[in-house]
Amino acid sequence: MNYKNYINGKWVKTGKTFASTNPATGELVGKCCEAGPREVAMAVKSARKAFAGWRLTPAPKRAEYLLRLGQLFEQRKNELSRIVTQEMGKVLKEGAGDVQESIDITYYMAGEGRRLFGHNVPSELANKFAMAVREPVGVCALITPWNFPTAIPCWKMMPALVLGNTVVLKPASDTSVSAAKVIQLMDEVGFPPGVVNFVMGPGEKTGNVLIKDPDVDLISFTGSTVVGRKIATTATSLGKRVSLEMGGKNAIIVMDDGDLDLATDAILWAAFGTTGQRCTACSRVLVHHRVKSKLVSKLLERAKKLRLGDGLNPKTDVGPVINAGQLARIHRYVKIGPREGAKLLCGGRIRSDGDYKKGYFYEPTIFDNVKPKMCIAQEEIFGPVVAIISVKDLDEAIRVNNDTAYGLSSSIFTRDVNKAYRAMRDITTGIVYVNAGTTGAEVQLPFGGTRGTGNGHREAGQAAIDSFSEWKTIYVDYSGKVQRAQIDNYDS
Ligand code: UN1
Repeated sequence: MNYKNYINGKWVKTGKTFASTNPATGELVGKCCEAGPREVAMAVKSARKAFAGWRLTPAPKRAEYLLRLGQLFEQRKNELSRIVTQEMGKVLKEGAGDVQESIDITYYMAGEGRRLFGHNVPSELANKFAMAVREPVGVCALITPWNFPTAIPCWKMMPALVLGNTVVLKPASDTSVSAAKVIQLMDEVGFPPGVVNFVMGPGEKTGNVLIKDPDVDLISFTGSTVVGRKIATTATSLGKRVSLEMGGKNAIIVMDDGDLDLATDAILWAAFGTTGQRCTACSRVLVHHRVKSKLVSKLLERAKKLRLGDGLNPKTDVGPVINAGQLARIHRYVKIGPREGAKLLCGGRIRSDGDYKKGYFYEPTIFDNVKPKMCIAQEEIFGPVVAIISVKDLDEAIRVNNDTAYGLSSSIFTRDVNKAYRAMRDITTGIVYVNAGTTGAEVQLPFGGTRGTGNGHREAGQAAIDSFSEWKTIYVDYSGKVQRAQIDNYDS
């Protein structure tokens, strides 16, 4: 099956295609038409043209398109979930979770069509009205990663659209088919031509042309910190607005008063769910030295039982990683661990025996005796690898937690309410969990992080409304005379 670009309400074929394959089996999922500079320019132009009408479409009407899309997502959830699993590798339940997150954000933003609150505040002068309203920014270029093939495109498209922006989506090449399926549903809903556009191709080519187009006003990117910083440099020099969601090196803190069974469950899910390929995945466990050996033996016993395999097989716990490049990268990091003095407790191997040889499989891996400054404790691996670090008390745990180049998600397991509140206050990541793992953010709250994880913007919740809008402040003077503002009123 060939997947096309979507420009001005029409499916656009190109001569050059690339293959999207199943990371568990190597089978072809679909062939995708690569958008060249010409198609990218057409997509941006059609978004620019459609903006004029879309911004004037009442927000509750814009929201009705989203509402219908949410309903279509629900009807096609099973079909979409299977495609996510086939193309990205996550187990089927998580494929369904990806689609559920798309449904949730779509409905949430549809609700915003009748809110999009601004401010109205008293004026300092008589017979004068003061308010601030939200305006769309214009044409938004949305560049999305492969780990949440439907959810992240929706996180970006839905707030942008409900506010009256028009969009050009460029998904990761590895998961372009899942994104194309979302666009097919949007086509079915019947958004006005040019409001939603879709171009596929590599970041260095298609993405690069897209972000530099003079008609793009805003860029929203989720992906690696290296790429995000490059995009930000280019975008800033061109005077474009840019919001970034990048890496993480998230930790779960386990105190000596924490529930160790609960913590074990949470660590396994946060570290090995989605094969460790979530920005929010747990890649460090900071455990109080008094309970370390107990926690490690519980973790080890359970990690060894995790079944690696094709995500479509209901017995599978951990699916493949996305591609050969990621597999090699994970293994490179795992080899660095012992050289730095870390102790490999389990995993640490690429599986290529039997059926595994058709895909990209890495065993769930746990390192013990990790020190906070080691490479495997500092750099984002983005795979099923977790590092155990011993800490002596809460202060040290918080210090180590905060001391990385990233700042996305953290968690603490404790039964002591005082410790929990101190952690909530002193942890410097954008998301903090108490007695839960580092993953599972809900769409009605801000999502994002500090330091190398972001650039001050947030996705989802009301924060996304800020990311995709401009404030317009309006004063209406109905006094019938020129009233000077207080600062210009020299007599009083
Ligand atoms: C991501 O990995 O970029 O919090 C997003 C979670 C999901 C989103 C993760 N809701 O785990």
